[in-house]
Amino acid sequence: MGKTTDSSDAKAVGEAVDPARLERDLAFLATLGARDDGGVARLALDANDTQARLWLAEQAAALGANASVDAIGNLFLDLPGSDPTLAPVVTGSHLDSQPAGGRYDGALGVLAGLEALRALGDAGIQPRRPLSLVSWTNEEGARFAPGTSGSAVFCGVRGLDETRAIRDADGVSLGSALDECLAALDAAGIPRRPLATPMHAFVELHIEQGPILERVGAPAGVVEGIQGVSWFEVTLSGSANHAGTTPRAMRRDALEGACALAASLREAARDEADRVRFTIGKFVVSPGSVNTIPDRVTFSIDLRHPEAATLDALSASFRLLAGQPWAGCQATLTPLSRIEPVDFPAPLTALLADTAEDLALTAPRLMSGAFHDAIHLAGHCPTAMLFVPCRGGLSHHPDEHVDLDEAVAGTRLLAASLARLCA
Ligand code: HGY
Ligand code: MN
Ligand code: MN
Repeated sequence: MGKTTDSSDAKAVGEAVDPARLERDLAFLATLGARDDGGVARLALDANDTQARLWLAEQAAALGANASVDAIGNLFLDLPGSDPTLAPVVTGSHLDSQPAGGRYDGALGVLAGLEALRALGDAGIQPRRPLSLVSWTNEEGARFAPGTSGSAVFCGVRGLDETRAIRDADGVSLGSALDECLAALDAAGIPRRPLATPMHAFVELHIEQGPILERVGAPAGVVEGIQGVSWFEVTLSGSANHAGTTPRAMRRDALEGACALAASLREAARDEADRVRFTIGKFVVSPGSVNTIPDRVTFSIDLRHPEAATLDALSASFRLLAGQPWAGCQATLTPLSRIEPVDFPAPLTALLADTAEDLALTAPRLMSGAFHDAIHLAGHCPTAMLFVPCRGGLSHHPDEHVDLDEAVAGTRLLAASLARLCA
């Protein structure tokens, strides 16, 4: 992983992280899409997401960095290194949130990266390699499914045109929302950049969104990989009719079919080891009238597992189940995305673990149950992640919370690790 700077430089960069600056940025970013319950609703490419990007781009000047944006809206802040011919070290995460999200999911990774860039300057270290911060477009997939659009298109895993064609629940295309966002960035003078630019390494800091680090009392964790994920859309088509006059034998009730199929899919996914993650998060009934028998129900499936073979086997059993009649209705199972599990390279996770030791930080190794943009970057360059604990492991919820001292500890570890990678 390249020449490492002596650990005193890395430590100095870690120490230069400013808790008050990080706290101020977290508080400000949480105002963009603030909910009354303390959470955040900053959906991909909505006005708040665009505001957040414009704010991030404005931070470049003070850093001596250059802001640029690519064709899928990924925003980069590039800090030059003493040897501009070298591929950059990159850190970053996402600014979009869930509809009832927390203020740390994604945002902490972007702001910790921003703080790391500042800390390098404050510590008087000029990195040999360029160092970049990136905010990826539409990681969550809550508005435009599937998620991780920005990093998937950047890495060539998905096409730009197919991604631009995705529509949200109101029929708005990702492409039209993206063009509005890009127009605002163009108007702010942010230049364009190509996709798939070379990277020496990518390190993403993120909240764990699970209970492990809090349980063991560790302020940070070194992530060794991410489990695989498959998203599906299931549609049941029946016949609408009058709720009061239609005898059971004449009904093709799409809701009755959907409930029966959903229960069978959940049963098929049940495993004694409790490693399969099966979630139905969206369930849309139409026409949605109290006194009309539903003729169409669409629901989502989010399926996760660390092993690709298990994802394959469960997907096959889902297809079989969907092929059966359900309350006389026709069911279709449409795959929306499949992302393979990834393991991060040992030399990079070792560097992160060594740096944690240098900073006298306990940082156990763990896998990620949540997906992140790093899952695609792992195919583009050596990639790894750092986690910080979140209270009760709660995430994708307005009460998501990270103690400032743990956010700062993780940021110091990120900054010191990046300093070593840039040396
Ligand atoms: O769903 C996920 O795993 C990520 O938090 N978007
Ligand atoms: Mn996230
Ligand atoms: Mn998330």
